[in-house]
Amino acid sequence: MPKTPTPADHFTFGLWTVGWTGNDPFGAPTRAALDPVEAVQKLADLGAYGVTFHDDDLIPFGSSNQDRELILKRFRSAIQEAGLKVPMITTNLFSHPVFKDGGFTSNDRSVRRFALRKVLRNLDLAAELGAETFVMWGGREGAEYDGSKDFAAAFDRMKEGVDTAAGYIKDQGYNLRIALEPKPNEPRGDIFLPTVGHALAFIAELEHGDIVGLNPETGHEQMAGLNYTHGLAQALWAGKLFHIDLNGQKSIKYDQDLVFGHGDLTSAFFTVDLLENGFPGGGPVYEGPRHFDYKPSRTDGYDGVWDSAAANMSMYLLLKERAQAFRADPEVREALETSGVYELGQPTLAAGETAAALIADPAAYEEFDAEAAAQRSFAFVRLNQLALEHLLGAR
Ligand SMILES: [Mn+2]
Repeated sequence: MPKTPTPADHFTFGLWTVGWTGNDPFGAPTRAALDPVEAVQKLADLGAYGVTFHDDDLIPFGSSNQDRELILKRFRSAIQEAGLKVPMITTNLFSHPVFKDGGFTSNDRSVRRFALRKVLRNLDLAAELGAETFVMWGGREGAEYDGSKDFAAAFDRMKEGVDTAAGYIKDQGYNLRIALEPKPNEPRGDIFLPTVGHALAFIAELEHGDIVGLNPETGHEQMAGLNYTHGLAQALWAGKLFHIDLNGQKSIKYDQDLVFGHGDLTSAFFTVDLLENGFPGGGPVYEGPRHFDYKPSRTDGYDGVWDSAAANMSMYLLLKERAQAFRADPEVREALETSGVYELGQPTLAAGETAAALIADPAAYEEFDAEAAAQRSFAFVRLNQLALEHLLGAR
């Protein structure tokens, strides 16, 4: 049976997801535009907790201050009436032609100043709406031709942009953190900070890196052939998993933005297992919103838009149920034990033991029987089969 969510499940959606009208590089929109107020009402009816948006999703680019205020007033009353939160907002630095060579890293300095100013204005809006996370996806920050960029200068400008925004957050006393969203390519031929790992390394170079973390997206990691759950795990371990974008992707190809679980279902199971159950031996847990960044298929009308929104939440809850049953199963606990999954939590050195003490321990090396240890079966196949049987509801 499908699962019906409640706001306590903390599911959130971008206005640009259900509001995507189906235009792609090869075809015109297949659906009429959606009024953001209708999106808010519909998402609340379906059991969502909140909505998120890019500035331009709500307020058309170039709107006058007066129009902007009117639109925001209407939106504020819509979310209040629907009881939805706005836990995250983000800035569109990719749609308007002015950003064709990027926002923070455009070769044109005047464009960079405009982009940064657009971000600062949006930080004020984020704080005003009570958002706690400000996502930065630099879709146009990149290049098609390697000779077209001074890469060191581009990283300097990216750092300057992010640090200026983070410094502004601190100066204003806003309760906001920045979450960088990696993506390997599309729309640029190659995008800067293409993976979780690149973004973590970049954050380590920042002046205000303490309030800068990550917003990893399922499809963006999988487009690069990477394991999304591993990416989430490393971000979580580093204390940098500030937000997540859940969707579906089938292997290395264009960014499909399918419904969560409609791509690599086994991977989605382990993603939910990590998010809901944490690491087997404890450690940091993710407590932010379960945010969906997907596109309702352009083959479908608005019936399919709302069915797919509900499907994301139902898939997550079904996987949550299966993942909880997996962890609670005594046979699984025994298999985890046999496979040494808990053993990995034990430090390799004894408390206070030094490298010199390890060298002096003959049991670790001189007397160690590598041939005998090599005979151990980790029985990972059995463990994985148990996981898949739980995933399929066969247990
Ligand atoms: Mn995507």
